[in-house]
Amino acid sequence: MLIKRRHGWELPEAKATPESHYLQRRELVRSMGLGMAAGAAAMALPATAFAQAKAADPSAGLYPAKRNDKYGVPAPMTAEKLATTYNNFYEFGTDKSIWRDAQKLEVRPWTIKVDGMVEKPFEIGIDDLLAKVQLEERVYRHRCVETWSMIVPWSGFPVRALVELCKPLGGAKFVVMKTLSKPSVMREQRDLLYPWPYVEGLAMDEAMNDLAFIATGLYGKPIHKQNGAPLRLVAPWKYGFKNVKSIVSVEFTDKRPVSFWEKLQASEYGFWANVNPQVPHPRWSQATEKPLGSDERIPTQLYNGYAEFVSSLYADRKAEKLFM
Ligand SMILES: Nc1nc2c(c(=O)[nH]1)N[C@H]1C(S)=C(S)[C@@H](COP(=O)(O)O)O[C@H]1N2
Ligand SMILES: [Mo]
Repeated sequence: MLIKRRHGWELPEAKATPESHYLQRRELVRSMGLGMAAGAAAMALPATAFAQAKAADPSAGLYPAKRNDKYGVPAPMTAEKLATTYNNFYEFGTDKSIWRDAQKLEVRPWTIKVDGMVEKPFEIGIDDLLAKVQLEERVYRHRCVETWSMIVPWSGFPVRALVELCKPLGGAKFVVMKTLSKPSVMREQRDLLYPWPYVEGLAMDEAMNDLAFIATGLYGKPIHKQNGAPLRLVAPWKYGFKNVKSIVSVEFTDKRPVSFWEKLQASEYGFWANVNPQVPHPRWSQATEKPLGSDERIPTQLYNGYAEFVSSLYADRKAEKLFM
């Protein structure tokens, strides 16, 4: 059957480029060094490519964000190709090569629901959220509990900024985040042996620690779908499974949540899940890790190298199972 369809780049300008992005386009034209005299004619020049990028993701113009190197700039950086083709995103399948299937995820419109112990529950669209925060880039280590690791440049904002926007009540002790439920696209969600949706949480003081980050970008662009578009948690001192992807719900509670992996196998995956080379997983050692793209294993560090920034969070929690 033949379907007559407009291609993306045939869309009329007005449709492809919402009014609010007009200003950004003007800035782009200016940054290309085109003077005001050339303005009207020049406007049409970059518009097509720009409109295409905008149509794909209206936040494209926000990246790259300015780098914040307060937490160091670990090296060597993992190749973008590797970090975006070797993924854990069980909603799309249980192997590492789900990146193609993840392209079916639609990330606009995208609404995040805020409720639980907050002054007033509300919903917010991702682009409205992006307009309320200051984006920055941070290069972080990532350590998966399976012992592979990577170093990637996330763009986004501190979890604290999100918490402050949500206005939690004084009694809130944990923030809980959930991934989208959409079995029509996230095919593995049809397998009811898993406790969907994917859920993770942080204690309030962990969430308010400046290292805790919400990533909305990666490698200077909007974050790739396979990496958890349009927003995912990044808590680099914890095992990777804490970093819940494609978040649609942020809830505040005074009860510690039971996270996805903890529900599945509490003896192997706990709530705190801080990286510690001295505490083995019940089935393997955590002493070393294999950086993506490298053949050699390197030593794993306590709190994944972030001890100076986060160890004080656990001074009064010695009785807890902090490292698994
Ligand atoms: N919703 C959801 N979030 C998830 C996962 C998942 O399967 N589903 N896997 C986690 C695990 S185990 C890791 S190591 C990281 C992987 O992130 P990456 O694919 O961007 O490297 O995502 C975490 N977040
Ligand atoms: Mo992981």
